[in-house]
Amino acid sequence: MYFDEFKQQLPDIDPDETQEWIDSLDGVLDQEGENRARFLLFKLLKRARQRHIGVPALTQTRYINTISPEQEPYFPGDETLERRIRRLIRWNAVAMVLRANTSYAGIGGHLATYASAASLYEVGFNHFFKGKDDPGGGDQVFFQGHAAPGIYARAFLEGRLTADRLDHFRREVVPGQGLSSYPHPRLMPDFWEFPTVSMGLGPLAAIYQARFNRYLQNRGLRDTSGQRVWAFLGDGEMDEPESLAGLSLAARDGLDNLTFVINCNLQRLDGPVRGNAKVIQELEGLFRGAGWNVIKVIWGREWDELLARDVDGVLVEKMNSTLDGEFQKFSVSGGSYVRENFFGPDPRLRRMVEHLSDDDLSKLRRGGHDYRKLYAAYKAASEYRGAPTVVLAKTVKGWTLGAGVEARNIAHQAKKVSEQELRVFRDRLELPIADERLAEAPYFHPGADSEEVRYMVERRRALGGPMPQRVVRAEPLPAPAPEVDAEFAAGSTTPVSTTMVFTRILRNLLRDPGLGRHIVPIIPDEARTFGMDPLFNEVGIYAAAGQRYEPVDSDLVLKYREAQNGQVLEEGITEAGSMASFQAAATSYATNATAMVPFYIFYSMFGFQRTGDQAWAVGDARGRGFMMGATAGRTTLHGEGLQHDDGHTHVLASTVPNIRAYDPAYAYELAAIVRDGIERMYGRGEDVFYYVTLYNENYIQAPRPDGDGIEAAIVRGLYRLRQAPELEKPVVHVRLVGSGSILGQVVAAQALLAERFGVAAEVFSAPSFQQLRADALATERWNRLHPDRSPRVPYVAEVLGADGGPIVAATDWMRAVPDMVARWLPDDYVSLGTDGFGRSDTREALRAFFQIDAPAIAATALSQLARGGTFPARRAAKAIRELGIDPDGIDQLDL
Ligand SMILES: Cc1ncc(C[n+]2csc(CCOP(=O)(O)OP(=O)(O)O)c2C)c(N)n1
Ligand SMILES: [Mg+2]
Repeated sequence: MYFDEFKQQLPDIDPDETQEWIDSLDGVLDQEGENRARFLLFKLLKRARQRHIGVPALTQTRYINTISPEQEPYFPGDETLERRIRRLIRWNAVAMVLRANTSYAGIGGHLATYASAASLYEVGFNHFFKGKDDPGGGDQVFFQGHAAPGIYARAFLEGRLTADRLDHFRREVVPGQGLSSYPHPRLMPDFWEFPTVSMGLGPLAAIYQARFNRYLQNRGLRDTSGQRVWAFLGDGEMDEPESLAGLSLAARDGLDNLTFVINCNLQRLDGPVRGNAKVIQELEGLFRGAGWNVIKVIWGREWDELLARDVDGVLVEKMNSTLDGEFQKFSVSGGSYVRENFFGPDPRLRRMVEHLSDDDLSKLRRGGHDYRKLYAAYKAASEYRGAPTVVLAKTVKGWTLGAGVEARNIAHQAKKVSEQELRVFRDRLELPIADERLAEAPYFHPGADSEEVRYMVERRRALGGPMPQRVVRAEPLPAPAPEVDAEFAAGSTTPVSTTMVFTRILRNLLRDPGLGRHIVPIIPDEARTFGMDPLFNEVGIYAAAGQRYEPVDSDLVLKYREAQNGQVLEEGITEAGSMASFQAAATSYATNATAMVPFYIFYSMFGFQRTGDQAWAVGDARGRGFMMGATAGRTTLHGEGLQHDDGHTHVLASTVPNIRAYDPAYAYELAAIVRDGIERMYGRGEDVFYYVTLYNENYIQAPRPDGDGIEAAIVRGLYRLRQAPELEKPVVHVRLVGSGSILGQVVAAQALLAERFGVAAEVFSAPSFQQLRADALATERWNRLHPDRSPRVPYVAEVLGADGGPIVAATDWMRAVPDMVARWLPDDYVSLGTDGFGRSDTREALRAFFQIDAPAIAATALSQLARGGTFPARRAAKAIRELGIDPDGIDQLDL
C-alpha cells in the first residue's frame, strides 16, 4: 500500500506544489551535482522516518556506520584493560592450534576466523551475554563453529579449562579429556549448548530458538523475557539457503529477543565472498527487506574525522563504489597503496588525508575491530523493540596475525606460523614471552590474581556466570497416565490407520494432567492430511499476534483457531524450519530448564531425506523428542508416486547414532513405543530421540497378544505374533517376519501357505530392525573382546534361533532394512522389500510389483524351502506361477 503513493495515476491535490518540489530537486542536481542531491534525499527520507510518515525503509543505505559518532553511548568498560584481555586470548587461541599441529601434524584448527572476530565476542562476554545465574535465565549464544579456539582460550584464562585440556584440542577419544574441534554438546555436555559448525543450521536454529522462547513465555511455561539469543555467523555462511530461510518468520513474530552478528571479513574459505560487489550491502538489503533492524559497523573511529570533513560527499561516494575485492587489496597492500589507489585518484580525497602518514593510513581500521563501535551496536540491538536486529560488522580475516595471513586468500586454512611471525605477533600483543620459548608456542596465563583475569572474571560474575555453559536442571516429567494408552490393548473393530491411532495418542497425551502442557505438536502444513486438524480448535495454533481476523470457518467446531497461547506449532511448508523448531523444543530441558516433549509429524519422505543434517544436529545437541514420519512406506502411500513414496528413510535414520527407529504395525505397538520413549527420555533422562513411521492404510488393529513382557519385546524390536498353525503331518516349517503395514501381508501369507501348500509358518513382528542391530552389534563386540567366556546370544538370534525353518522378512522398506540383522541369522534368511524408485498405482498393484504382497511372501518361503531340500523344487516353481508371479518378469530395480 505504501508504494501506491508514488504511482502517477493517483490523484494529485496540488500539482503546483508537487512541481515545485520536483523543480527544486532538478535545480540541486543541475547546479550542485548528484552527491548533494542524494544527500538531500537521504535527509528527507530520514526525517520522514523520524516523523512516522510511513515511507518504506530503503533496503540499502550508504556504506557507512548506521550509528553515527554523536549517537554512540557512553562506554562503561575499561577499554585499555579489555584490549589487554583480548591480546591474552588471541595469543592462547593461536598457541593452542599451533601446539596441536606441531605435536600432531594434520590435526587441524583455525586461526584466522577468531582473529577476525575477537572483538565481536569480547564486547559480548564483557558487557552483554548473560550467564545461567542471571535472574532472567541467561542468554543463548550460538558461536561460530570454527571460532572455537578463542572461546577455549578465554575459558582457560578464566580458570575453567586447564593447560592440559587445551593441549588436548581435537583429541577427544578419552572422554572428558579433550576439546572438540567445534561446538558439540554431545562431546562437551557441560560446555557447548548449540552445535553450529554445519554452516547455515546455526542461523536457522537461532531464529527458532528465539521463537521457542516466546512460545514458552506466551504459553505461561517460563518467563523468557530477560533472555536474548545471539547468533555469530560468517559472511560466507550466509550463502547457505538455510541461513536466510527463517528471516521473515523472525520479523513477522517480532523477535526483538534475537540478535545476529555477522562477521563480515569479506572472505570465506577459498577467497572473497563477493569480490565483485559488497556483501554487507547485499545482506543489508536482504535483512531490511525481510523486516529486520540492520546496524552496519563498517568503519573504525579513525574514519569519523575524515567523514566529518567530507563536505563534497566524495569519500562516501568512494566508499559506496569500492568493491569488496578492492577493499581486500587495500588491506594487504599498505598505506602508500591506499593513498594512491583509494584516496589518490580524486584530488579532493587526496587532500583530505595529506596530514596522515602512510602508517596512519594503514591503521584506518574496519569497524568490527573498534570496540566502542561494537558496544554501541550491541547496545542498540539489545534495546531495539519490535524486530530482530542484525549487526553487520566489517572485519579483516586473520586480524593481528601478520602480513602472511591477514586478509590473504589463504587465511582460512592457515594453521601454522613461523617462529619469526610468532615473534612479531608477540610484540604486537606486547606479551612478556621469552624469545627462546617461542618455538614451543607456550600458553600465557598472567595468573588468577592479575588485573586482567580479575576483571574478566568479575565481568562474568556480574553478568550471571560463565559462558558458554550447558546445564540440565529441568525436572523429570511423569510417565503418561494409564488412560493415555489403555484403550489400544483391545485393538480395533473397524479398519483404522496407525496415523489415526497416533492422533488419538497425541490427543490423550495433550489431555494428560501431568504431561499435557509439555507436549509440543509440530506440523509443517499437513495436519489435515494426518487427521490432526481437530487439534487446531482444541489446543489452538501458536501465533505470536493471536488471531486478528475472523476465520472463514469460525462457525464450525473444527475451526482454524490461532491464539497467542496456542500449543500447536503449525510451521507452514518448511521442513527445515520445523526441524529447527523441533531442535529448540527437544533441547528445552537443558537450554530453558523446562522439559518439553515435541512430536514433529511430517511427510516421511521430506524428513530425513531433506533435513538429515539437522537430525544429526539434534543428536549432537542431545535433543529429546519424537519425529513421526507419516505417510510412510513405498507402496502404502500409493497414489503420490516417485517423489513421495518413501521406502528408505529407515536406512537414513539408522545413520544417526542415538536415534531409536521404529516401524510399528499395530496400535498397541505404537503405544508401547511412545510410552517407553517418554519414560526413557523424560523420566530416566536418556539422550536419545525417536523416529517412528506411521501409515495411512486402514486395517483392523490387532489386539495386544497376551503374555508378560510383550511391551519390553516390542521396545527391543521383535516378538512372536502368531504361532504356526496345527497342520496334518508331515509338516514343513518356515518363519515369516514383517513390520509396519506389510505385517498384514505376512499374516495373510501364513494362511496362504497353510491352506494351499501345507506349510506351517510362524509370524513375527519386528517393530525395529535398527534396535535389533544395535543389540547384536553390542553383543558381538562383547563376544569379540571376551573370547574366554561363553558367548552371549544377540536378542534377534535368541528369538529367531537356528531351528524352525527358513526365515522370510518383508517390509515396505528397502531390503537393506531387514538385512540389518542378516549377519546374526541362519543363511536361509531372506528379505523382500521396495528397492527402486516408487511410482503411483493401487496398493495391490504396487505390492505385487515390488513382490512384498502375501503371494510373493508365500512364494519366497516355498522357494527357500526348496533350496533347503524340504520342499520339492518343481512344486515350488509351479507354485510361483500359480501365485501369479512371472519368474522372468522385470526386476523393479531395472526400471
Ligand atoms: C555446510 C558446510 N559446508 C562447508 C563447511 C566447511 N567450511 C568451514 S568454514 C568455511 C568457510 C567459512 O567462511 P565464513 O562463513 O565467511 O566464515 P569466516 O571464517 O570467514 O568467519 C567452510 C566452507 C562447513 N563447515 N559446513
Ligand atoms: Mg567470512
